[in-house]
Amino acid sequence: MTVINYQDREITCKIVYFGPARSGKTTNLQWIHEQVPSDRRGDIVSIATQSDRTLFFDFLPLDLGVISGFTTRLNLYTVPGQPQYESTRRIVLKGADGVVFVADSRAEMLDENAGALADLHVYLHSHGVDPRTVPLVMQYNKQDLPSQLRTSSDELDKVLNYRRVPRIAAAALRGAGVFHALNAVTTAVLHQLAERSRPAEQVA
Ligand SMILES: Nc1nc2c(ncn2[C@@H]2O[C@H](COP(=O)(O)OP(=O)(O)O)[C@@H](O)[C@H]2O)c(=O)[nH]1
Ligand SMILES: [Mg+2]
Repeated sequence: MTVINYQDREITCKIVYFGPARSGKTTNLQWIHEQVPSDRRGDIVSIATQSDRTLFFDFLPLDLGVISGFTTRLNLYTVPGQPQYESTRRIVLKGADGVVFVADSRAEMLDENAGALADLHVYLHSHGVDPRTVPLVMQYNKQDLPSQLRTSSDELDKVLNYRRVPRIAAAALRGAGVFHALNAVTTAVLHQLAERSRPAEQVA
């Protein structure tokens, strides 16, 4: 949920990196963390379970500076893709303003990608969010792999991108497509926010 503080003129948006286990979600946040100057970001906070070191989710706050007179912040989250963390995935998605779906382009992961996308729809729905209109971009990660080992962006589009949202071929390990995906989802989120904001609401 976007938090708008009119008194202090601050906007905070939540963006969630969603996708199957090991598709490269954490790698996206690590790249962003490395590239963004330290005065524009916090540290990556990674939440581990008590009993083992498996990560629950990662969190990275970013400061975009002033946009239309508002100090604008993005809170980036990743979900754990492993099947046993279904409840965590669901909780992390709550209040998401936008989603980067990180698909794993490895050929054998096609079913997992489709399954994760179906889960995304179910979870969004359970939070009262329409999966057909939520700001979304598709990032087809690991496109650096040899062509015989991966599914092409066009093929992934056919299986995953029925909404025809922006799609980004990526190799997050070396940063390719990382900021493109972040920019695309941020643009979609701010666009939706501008459309929903009414002067009457702003008075309160
Ligand atoms: N070849 C390749 N490997 C990647 C890419 N992005 C991530 N990986 C690797 O995929 C594995 C899982 O990445 P991680 O970010 O932990 O996945 P997560 O479970 O989605 O957070 C790691 O070994 C990464 O180094 C990529 O673009 N290309
Ligand atoms: Mg991860």
